Formats: sequence, C-alpha cells, structure tokens
Amino acid sequence: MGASPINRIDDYPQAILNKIDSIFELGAEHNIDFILFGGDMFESYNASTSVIRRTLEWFKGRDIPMISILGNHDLHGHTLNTFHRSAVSILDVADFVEIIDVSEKYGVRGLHYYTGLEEDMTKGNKTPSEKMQEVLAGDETIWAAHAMISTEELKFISRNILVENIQVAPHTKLVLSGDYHAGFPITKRDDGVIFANPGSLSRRNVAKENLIRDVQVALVEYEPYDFDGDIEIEYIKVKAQPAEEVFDLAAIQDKKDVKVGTLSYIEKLKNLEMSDTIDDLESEISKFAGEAGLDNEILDEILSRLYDLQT
Ligand SMILES: [Mn+2]
Repeated sequence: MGASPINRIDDYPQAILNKIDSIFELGAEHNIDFILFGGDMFESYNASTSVIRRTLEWFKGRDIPMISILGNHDLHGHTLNTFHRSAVSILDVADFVEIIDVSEKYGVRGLHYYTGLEEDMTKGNKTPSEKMQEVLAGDETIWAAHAMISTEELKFISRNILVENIQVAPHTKLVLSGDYHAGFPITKRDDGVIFANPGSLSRRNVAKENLIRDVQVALVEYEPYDFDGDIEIEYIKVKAQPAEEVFDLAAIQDKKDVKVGTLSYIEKLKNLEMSDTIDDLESEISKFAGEAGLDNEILDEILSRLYDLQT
C-alpha cells in the first residue's frame, strides 16, 4: 500500500481499506481463528509515517488475530537482520500483527523471504541450508512462504520455482505462498501436498492478469498437527471494484497505440540473454534502450512491469 499507482482513477488507499473491511467481514462470517498475510504488507520497508499510521488505524480494534511472514519488500537489502528497521516491525512490536517463524498455536511455519530461498526449497538441487534443514525437520501442518512459486513456468523471473519441484517436510499438508501477485489455482500434488496462492490483494498496474483476475483470499480448515486428518481449502472472492472502475482504461488505450512502436524493440529484447538478478536485467535493458533511442516514459513502463512481475 502507499501512493496511488499510475492509471488508477479511484482512491487507492480507500480501496485497500474496503478490501480489509471485506476480509474481516468474511472472517467473521466463517468464524475464522486468525488471518495469515503472505508478506509485503507495505510497498517498502521504509514506508512513511503517515502510511504506517493509517494502517494502524485500519487494524485498530479488529478482533481477529493477524500473523504474517516477511516479504522482500519488508526487508532492507533483503536481509532478515534488518527487520527491526522495517515498517511492518512496528505493527509487530505494537501487537497488531505477529511476525512468525513458527506458530505452535496454529501449526504454521513461516518462511520469510531471503535471497536463495527458492533454490533452498527445491528438491535435490544441493544440500539445503542449515535454516532449511531445520524447517524440513519441523512438523507444522502449514508452510507460509514468501517465495516465487507457480504452477507454470514464469520465464522472466529467474527465481521462479514450480510446485512439482518443491521439497516439504513429512507432515506439511499445505504450502501457501505470497510474492507472485497473479497467484495460481489450488493445486494438489500426487503426494497429497496442496499448494495455493490466491494472488495479491492490490492491483497496482494494468498487467492483463489484473484486468481479469478476482481479488480473493484462501479459506483453510484444518486441525494443527493432526498428521492424519484432511485439510480443506477454497478461494473466496473479496468485494472489490471491477477493473474498469479502478483503472483509466481509455488512457491505457492511448498508451497502447504508442506501444505498437515499441514492438520491434521488444523483439530485440527477446534476444537479450536474461541475467540472474533483476538489477542486472534492469541495467541491461536501460543500456539497450539508450542504444535504441527509446522514450524514457516507455522505458519506465517496461521496468515497472518487470518490477511488478518480479515481486
Ligand atoms: Mn514480494
């Protein structure tokens, strides 16, 4: 959350508040015990005081406990030991949201973002880190991971991993992931482990997926540490305005006309070797754009799309 993104014509912070209201209403309706956030609650670890204040106002007096994991946007330099400097840590210390490593009460393991998390979650790649070995030795029923997990390959995102390649602990029944804004359908593997990501609550840009997808949450019913019982999960739509009411689609059409001129440039881009990190990719593209004489506004648009894809 934070400033209104380009192309949004509604009151973006108000739209988020409406969604939060709607989630708590759904929570009460379904008599839930707690709410789990998938990380990246704020756009930046360094969110402004006014944004933090507003969030505290929104959460104040809510009677459903909230727990969360940490996303890449929550951490300065993607480093966990900078947590105390992050905006979300204020919510944690004030007991508005509890950041969890393990919640014994709910049987949930939190896998906060760190560089290399996805590789660490992958089967048979290499010996998992010490931290991951500890996670794999745990017996929590649910994993909540801020990791770039998907069911289909995301070819521009180097840290993307597929559901089928993820190693879980013997008693893990469900892996919930954040990070990939588009989300993916509830997916049960042959070994019975379920993977789900309902998608982000915010729609910051006009990527195609944001024009068609539902804003939704996952409702999960289970017994913590019940190794033999079933776990049930479904996605439930959150009340949200339709895309045509939150995005300036006419302005987007104007932009599209301009973008036709960039198609040949994009063709060239396809031949670029994709680098390991988004920073390298950005500098490669910027360099390339300079050589191709690309308009700065279009370059910014491309970079912001990449950024949104990545996070
Ligand atoms: Mn993220």
